Amino acid sequence: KKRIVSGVQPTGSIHLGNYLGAIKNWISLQNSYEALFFIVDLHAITLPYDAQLLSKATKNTAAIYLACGIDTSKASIFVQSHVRAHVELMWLLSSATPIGWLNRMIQFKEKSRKAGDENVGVALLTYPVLMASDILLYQSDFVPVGEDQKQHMELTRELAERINNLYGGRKWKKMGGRGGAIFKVPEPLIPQAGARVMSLTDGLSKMSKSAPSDQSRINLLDPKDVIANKIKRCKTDSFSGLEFDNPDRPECNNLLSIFQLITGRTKEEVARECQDMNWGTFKTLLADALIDHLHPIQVRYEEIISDPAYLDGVLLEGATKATCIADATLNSVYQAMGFVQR
Ligand code: AQP
Repeated sequence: KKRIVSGVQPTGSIHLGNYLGAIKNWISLQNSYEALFFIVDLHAITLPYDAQLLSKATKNTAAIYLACGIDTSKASIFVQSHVRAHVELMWLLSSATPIGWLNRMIQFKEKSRKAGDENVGVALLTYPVLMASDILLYQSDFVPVGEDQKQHMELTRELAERINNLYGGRKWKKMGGRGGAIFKVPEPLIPQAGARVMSLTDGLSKMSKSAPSDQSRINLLDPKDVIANKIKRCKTDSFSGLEFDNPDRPECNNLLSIFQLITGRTKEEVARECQDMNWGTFKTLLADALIDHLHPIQVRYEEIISDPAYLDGVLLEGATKATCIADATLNSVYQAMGFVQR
């Protein structure tokens, strides 16, 4: 079986963008791939954060994975920091990462601009190297992510190729290794629909955990009345009828796309059904569809979060399996890079 890995940061609440861009797709992919899904807590400290909340947020995120339908008989769920090899491999990879590659990252530029100089730690710059480590450690074939991760994925691929060229192949064989490629070069799996869910208050910005206004996103755990209220107040336009793909109507396209994904209908069906609708009618439909879709997830979440022993067991089992794969890769990288074997 081919392997996939992916993760979400335990910062803020998981929202519809994380769900439609990533987690929802994991549920179907776990049937066809060997899957590892982790909570990327080490990434969550790249901007100032509250240490008292990190562990709770990490467990809540794990519970959301389970509540959304990750099945532990098919996939492993673990916490990134529980597998020490992530940080170790990152150091090795960082020795071969040109600083220029990192300076070019759009997410670094945007986040550092927003955070201000005092809050920009080295880890914000080196974040993509840790992400490369997360992926390459598991010799992953594919990485299901939203479109915002495209550039980081490209860097991961370039880094894998660079390390393979620098230390792999015959050179490695001469040193007593197995030779060949050290890392598999992974590919992103970006969904056709849902790859970029936009903010409810601005159809040109992506829905994001760090946006200051909670009105801009639907969190997976938002209560019914909050969802209804956010949809009621979300930004629309004054055109008549509703349509996809009109560049002058980014909010309309976004809300129809959300409706399409959440109801599991085709784009054509939604376009036909909604073409003559007014905003009032559509907003009620959309809010009801979201509430219906999220309700069972919220019920399962409450069950899981109130059984900490079960959750700890899932995370321990996941970390044990992940450590086995990760350590094997890490050992071969140490060997190929010329370190003394233990
Ligand atoms: N708006 C989005 N549409 C589609 N996919 C999205 N993802 C995030 N936002 C959207 C995807 O969710 C996965 C996990 O994201 P993350 O938590 O690791 O990183 P993030 O991009 O930092 O998430 P946020 O919500 O956007 O947080 P901030 O505000 O910190 O930037 C990834 O697969 C991502 O593509």
